[in-house]
Amino acid sequence: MTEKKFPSGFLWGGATAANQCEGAYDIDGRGLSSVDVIPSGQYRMKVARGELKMLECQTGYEYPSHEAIDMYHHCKEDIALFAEMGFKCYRLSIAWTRILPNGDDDIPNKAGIEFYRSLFQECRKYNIEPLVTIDHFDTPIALIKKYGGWRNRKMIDAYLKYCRVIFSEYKSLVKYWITFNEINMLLHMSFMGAGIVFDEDEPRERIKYMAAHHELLASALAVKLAHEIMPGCKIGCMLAAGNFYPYTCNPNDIFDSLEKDRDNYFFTDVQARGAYPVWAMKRMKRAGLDDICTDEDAKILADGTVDYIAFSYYSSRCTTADPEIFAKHAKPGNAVFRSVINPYLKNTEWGWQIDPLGLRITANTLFDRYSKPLFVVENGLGAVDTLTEDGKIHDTYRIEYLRQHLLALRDAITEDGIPVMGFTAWGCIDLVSASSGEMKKRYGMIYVDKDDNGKGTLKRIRKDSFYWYREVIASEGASL
Ligand code: BGP
Repeated sequence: MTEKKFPSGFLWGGATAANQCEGAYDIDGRGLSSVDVIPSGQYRMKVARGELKMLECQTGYEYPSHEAIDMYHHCKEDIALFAEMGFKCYRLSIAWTRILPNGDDDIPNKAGIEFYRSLFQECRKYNIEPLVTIDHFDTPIALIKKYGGWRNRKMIDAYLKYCRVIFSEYKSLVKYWITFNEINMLLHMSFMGAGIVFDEDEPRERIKYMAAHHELLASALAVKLAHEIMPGCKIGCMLAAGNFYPYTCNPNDIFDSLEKDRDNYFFTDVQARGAYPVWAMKRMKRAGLDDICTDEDAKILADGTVDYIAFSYYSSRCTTADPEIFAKHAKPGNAVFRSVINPYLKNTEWGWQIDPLGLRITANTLFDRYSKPLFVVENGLGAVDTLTEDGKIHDTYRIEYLRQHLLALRDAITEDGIPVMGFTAWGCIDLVSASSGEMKKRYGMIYVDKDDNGKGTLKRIRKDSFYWYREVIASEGASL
């Protein structure tokens, strides 16, 4: 036991995303969304990156979002389990097409509105603060067909229409909001992050930065709208964080890591400070977008700065400017962030490197840069779990991962003095993996009986980490 505690009022909890847990993809008027047409298996990454066009569900493919863990029909049971763990906060996303099936309908879908209303009421019953991601890898297919996704500026109006509906409907139930999940992901997974499919010969960088500008404008306008409709609410940005470390102290490696980190700061600098830094303007110019940010746009960005910086943290990354060293030490496989293996760190079963101190480093970097409160809205270990004969899951590896990261976060708070609003463990209940589409890559403290072939009873089972996390929350982190 230690004296060090997390601050009182700290928002302890867990996080999920609609498409990875709800299922019921075509029920009660819900429209088709980008995530519903991304299959599991060998083509998943190609589709997610926007390199392979699949805008319909096709026979012969598996689509994990269609049933997921069917939280749509298990919602009350799941929230009761979160309450049993002592959650103060539950981060979830609203499925855009449950509210506006075509993305920009004039009349919202009543069943969708009521579904989330009762979900939020259920949270409130247990004094759990909902934290809502407005767009978690979720672009309505109808808008992709109509506009080509976020490459088109018209997406901003559709997004704001959707925001206006959910802000007005839920203003008395939801105080904490996030505009886009991992907004920087659009540079890497352009279909998943922005509904973009690339044509053979088009200039990809140009399209990505154009889409980025549109999402940043939409984010800024949503912040303004949220403050108007819901005075006192808190609305943040969200990035896939984790600093790039230089592989060596060769200045070329240092500069390379600075450049790679800027892929992420490109977004948060604008959302937190309200303007593009000079280097970002240069990047856009190089991509052929010299005058994309008009004076009017600049004013929108300046008027829509966020209240806090939310981020996911799973790992740090490592990079080198030397192509030979890169080739020799590059991470194998289909990693979203291209990086080299850091020899000082261990790996998860999926090759993600485990670096608890990296969370403290990242938190310090973000706070030094923005001086705004931080919120860790995703962190956790994706691992294979084994159900014992007596129906238990002894996930000591997950407990150890979370324990080490929470200790590092506690140091960031108590030793470095960083204001951190809360911590929501990713996939607090097992759900579909975003990158691989697998069920066997489990993050939960609650096991869900479902396998990669779609088989299982969907029964929920408390893992050892469930009881451990309950104790951590009850002791405000002192039991770590
Ligand atoms: C983040 C996403 C989540 C989640 C998580 C874990 O990028 O915001 O949706 O899935 O990563 O990643 P994965 O599911 O690929 O293991």
